[in-house]
Amino acid sequence: MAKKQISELQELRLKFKPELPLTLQLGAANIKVIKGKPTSCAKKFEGEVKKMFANTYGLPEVKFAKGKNDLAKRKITLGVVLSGGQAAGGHNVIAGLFDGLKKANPKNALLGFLNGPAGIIDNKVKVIDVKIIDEYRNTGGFDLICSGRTKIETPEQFEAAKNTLIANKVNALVVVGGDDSNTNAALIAEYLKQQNLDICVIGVPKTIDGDLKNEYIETSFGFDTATKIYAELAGNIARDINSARKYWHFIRLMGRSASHITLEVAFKTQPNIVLVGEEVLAKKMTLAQVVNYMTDIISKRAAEGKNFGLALLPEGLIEFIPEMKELISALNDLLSNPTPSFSTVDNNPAAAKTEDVENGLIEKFAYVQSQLPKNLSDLFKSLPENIAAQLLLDRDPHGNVLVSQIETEKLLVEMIAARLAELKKAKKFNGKFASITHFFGYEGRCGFPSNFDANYTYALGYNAAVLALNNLTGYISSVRNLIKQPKQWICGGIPLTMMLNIEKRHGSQKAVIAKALVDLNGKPFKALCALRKDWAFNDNYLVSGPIQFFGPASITDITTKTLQYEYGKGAK
Ligand code: FBP
Repeated sequence: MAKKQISELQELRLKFKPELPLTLQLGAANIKVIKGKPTSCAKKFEGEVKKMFANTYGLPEVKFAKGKNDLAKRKITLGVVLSGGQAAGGHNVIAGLFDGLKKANPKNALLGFLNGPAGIIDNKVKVIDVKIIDEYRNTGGFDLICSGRTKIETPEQFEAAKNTLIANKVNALVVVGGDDSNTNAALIAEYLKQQNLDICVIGVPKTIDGDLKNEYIETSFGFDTATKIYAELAGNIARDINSARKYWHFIRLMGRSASHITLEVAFKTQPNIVLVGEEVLAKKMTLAQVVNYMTDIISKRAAEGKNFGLALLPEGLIEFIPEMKELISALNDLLSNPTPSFSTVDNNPAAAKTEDVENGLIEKFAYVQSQLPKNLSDLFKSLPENIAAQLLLDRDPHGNVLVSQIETEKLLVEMIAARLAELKKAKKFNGKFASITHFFGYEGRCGFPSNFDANYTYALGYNAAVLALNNLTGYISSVRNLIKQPKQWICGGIPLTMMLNIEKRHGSQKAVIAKALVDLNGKPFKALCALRKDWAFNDNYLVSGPIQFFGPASITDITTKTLQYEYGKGAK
């Protein structure tokens, strides 16, 4: 068989040696575990969470320090699964796990479950050895074991997962995922304890969206790389805008439930318009008000002869507009209940071509309209047909609407153009409006991890191995102090149950890790508020260029502007 070809950059990145925090450099056999006081979740949820997690609630926070540790020398088999959307650095989590395990005991084994949690249910396993891992160090993507969005939730799935873990003699399972997947990790940890099985479960915080964060998780991995990639593209577009001076570019950025990505890319590019979903929700803005806000900036710029500009909006904006949120939630309920079969409806209405598919869609539209309350039915009817169809696509296994498929930027452009036409008629707008829309999503998830993400993910994996070797279950791998150099990062474990809230999901009360939205009282958002007026009219676009892997640390190792603001540093 011909040798697999890799790029020149990949050759070099394979040789990159992530820098470990000083504590982890000692190796698990020389790290002792220091347990803190028992922990609790938010007071108002405590009763419920305690009941649901009778075996794992209240665990202590753990920290690591130098000290002999014989328990960590025992031989174990660890299984790892990548869950949910891709994020740069997943392979380095696995590399960190591998190196952490092997340093503690060369006989330790690492297994990868294939295609996400479905691989645990279906017992699809790959042994990860040194030859394999060395081909994936510091590379993007999840292709070593692939990912998936299956959720382990039914009693049968829990039973099947248990059987797989037993069959493979797994002592520890590491779930690399976002808020939903880490919630699932907490449930599996509790289930295995209930079953009197000595198999520990540990989570690792992943998601480019950046919405799995709290006091103990400063950022999820992949956010740094994704925002750098999007900022490169958006910055290049900004320069094109400023050169051609004839188009408005509207860029929708991934981040389905929170606007962290949009905020970070805004700091990195300084666009004319930035929409933050959380602000739209707090101000209870209607779709028309969002359009008016944008139209106002566009027409004021036109009055200065500037018929061009850059607008950034979050992927999940549509769900933040209260009336749309209400509509989507009603559709979620409607579509999660048995509906008449619309077998002729393809799940990609954008590609609807044949008469059958079109007829099926018409039937589905009619059915949905007849079931919705009048106000929502009217709103649904008022939407352009392609957007209405996108709102009806199948939900993901966690019940989330696929916002990545909803072209909100096109909806806004259509509405802005209509509003400007009205203003023109009323002689209140005398400019031109030529627009180009973009969606930056999938292109940011699998790039080579930035040095920050390469170091962070390697540390998260290594740290998770130390937790597993100490037989600690129900924890998330926590690496903090990220504004400093990796050597100074602080490592340990945070009980997953501590992060649980009770929320209503699809009609029933569930324990979930709450999504961390942009905090409107937080320093990053306040910084945006102070800057955006200037950005709107003064065209101070920033062009950050591609991720730098080699060269001065001032450009290769910088953390996100969000983290810099959060640490009160201001952003450079
Ligand atoms: P995770 O939360 O699983 O990390 O995924 C986030 C994300 O990248 C979103 O920003 C996006 O809406 C979604 O995945 C797309 O999902 P899919 O990969 O299933 O199309």
